[in-house]
Amino acid sequence: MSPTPHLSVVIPVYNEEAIVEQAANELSAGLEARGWDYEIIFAENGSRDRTQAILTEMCAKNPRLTWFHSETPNYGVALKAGIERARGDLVVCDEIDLCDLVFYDQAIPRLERREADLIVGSKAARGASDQRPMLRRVATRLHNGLLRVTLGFKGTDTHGLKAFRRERLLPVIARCVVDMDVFASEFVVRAWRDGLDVLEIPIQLQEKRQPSIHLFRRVPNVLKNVARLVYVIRVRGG
Ligand SMILES: Nc1nc2c(ncn2[C@@H]2O[C@H](COP(=O)(O)OP(=O)(O)O)[C@@H](O)[C@H]2O)c(=O)[nH]1
Ligand SMILES: [Mg+2]
Repeated sequence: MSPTPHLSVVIPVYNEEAIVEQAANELSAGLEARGWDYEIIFAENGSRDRTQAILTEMCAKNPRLTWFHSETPNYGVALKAGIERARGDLVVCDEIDLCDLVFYDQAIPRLERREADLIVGSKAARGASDQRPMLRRVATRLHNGLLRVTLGFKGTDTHGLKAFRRERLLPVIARCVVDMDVFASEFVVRAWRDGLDVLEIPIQLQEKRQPSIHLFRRVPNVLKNVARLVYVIRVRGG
């Protein structure tokens, strides 16, 4: 592997002992098969199961894989720190229950041709299919509707798969203020608002398992962080 790989994949992980190894093996086999120079960075925090032991073993075996840890479970903190560690010209933010190589095949060549700065894999755009339970599909629509009304968001999705040119997005990410789930939304919303070239491509979403955190338990934090974002962006003009 060269000191600066072409592609960095960042994957937040939390209590994923059941799927992390197989998902990572399939993903690295797929990236190898494409002949890409890549690294995969696992951003783990707060796991209470065997995830850390599995990551330690996996990363010892494969120099393209690295992981880091912090104590408190926090998706946004993990993703942001993972992006800051990424060294590739191109970065993909993935999730361990997705690892959808179709998205890579569509997004990477477009970034290489500089057709976009940020490509969002949307589960709500025309042509997408979303196999998740109805309640979660509705939650996605409500969340994105909220972002459109409050923050002038122009797209259809902010969570899940994203690919971008690192140098173009780093300044946007440096200005992000919220964590947890809403960090992913903030970063996409800011990219749109800053006038970067954002492209959405529809994805066929099929999760390898149900989400680990119950939907309703996430709602108070999402609302609090969206309110904070509205204050920072709309009131303070940040
Ligand atoms: N580091 C970290 N990763 C998390 C946390 N919560 C979820 N993840 C990871 O984020 C990805 C998506 O999580 P998931 O439970 O499928 O939620 P979904 O985005 O609603 O589908 C997976 O790779 C999870 O392991 C967390 O608190 N910390
Ligand atoms: Mg999921």
